[in-house]
Amino acid sequence: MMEWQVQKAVTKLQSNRLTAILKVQSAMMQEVHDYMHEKGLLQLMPVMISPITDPLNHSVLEGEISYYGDKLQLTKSMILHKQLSLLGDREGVYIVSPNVRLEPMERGATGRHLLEFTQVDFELKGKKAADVMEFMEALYARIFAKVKKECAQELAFLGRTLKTPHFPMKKFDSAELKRTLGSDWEKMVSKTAGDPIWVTNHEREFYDKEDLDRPFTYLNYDVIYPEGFGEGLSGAEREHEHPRILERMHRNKMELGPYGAYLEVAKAGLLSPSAGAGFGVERLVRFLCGAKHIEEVAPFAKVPGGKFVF
Ligand code: ASN
Repeated sequence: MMEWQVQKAVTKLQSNRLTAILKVQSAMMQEVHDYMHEKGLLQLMPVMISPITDPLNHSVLEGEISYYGDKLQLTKSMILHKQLSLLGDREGVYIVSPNVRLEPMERGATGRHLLEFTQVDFELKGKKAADVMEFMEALYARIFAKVKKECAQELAFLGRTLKTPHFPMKKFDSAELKRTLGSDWEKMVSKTAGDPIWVTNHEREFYDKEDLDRPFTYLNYDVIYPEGFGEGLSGAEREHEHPRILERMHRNKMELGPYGAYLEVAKAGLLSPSAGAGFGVERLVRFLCGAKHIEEVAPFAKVPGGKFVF
């Protein structure tokens, strides 16, 4: 007799349900690679350990390792590396990027958090928020078309009726939503929206650009999936000028020390204006497949607060 947690893992790994979900994921990722290639983006391989990583806007447990006395962080996102990777004559980059975010155990119940997940993270030099929105909507359209065409059997097996979203997607301002719906606006709009929507203007990490014509308004955007699936993408135009970066780091009460090398590059004026985004692979697969919990779509899912066997 296997221990029950091992048995549960094996049952999932053997299931036809997981096979169907992975077929949807494979079709989706093939479309992502084709699209990025057609658009001329260069694929970077993931950075998984670095002296710096995304400070994030919410607190997580530290994912730090020590290497001969030097501290290295497990990657929470490659945002800073994306900016740095545009130093050369490159118009755009993307990464299928594994991220580790050691979320507190309460987040296990959200149905959309995993301690390790993968995001498709991309950055476009010289582009603005509107360009990224257009870029992403075209990619969503292609992914939905591909999955509906090539995975019709799998979707039927999963009991999923997948509706193609309307484009262009509607846009809302987060301050406006907060004012009208209260602090739980994200859950509410996700439950009631019939299609994915953009939500702009979030007060968060220093690297998301502030609109200097409208102080304390931010040129960033999330995609919220409908049917209660919640947030699935975040991105922004970027701060790239040293004084602006410093101002924003101070506003977020950040310790500057660890970012010394990044700040030196910014001070030398080497960072370019850019905009980009990242979308969670597992979250999009969950939405496409209509899975109740994100755990179902990751073969070796690490749900916050869970016990892990593989
Ligand atoms: N990928 C996100 C972005 O491009 C950053 C993140 O994952 N926190 O803005």
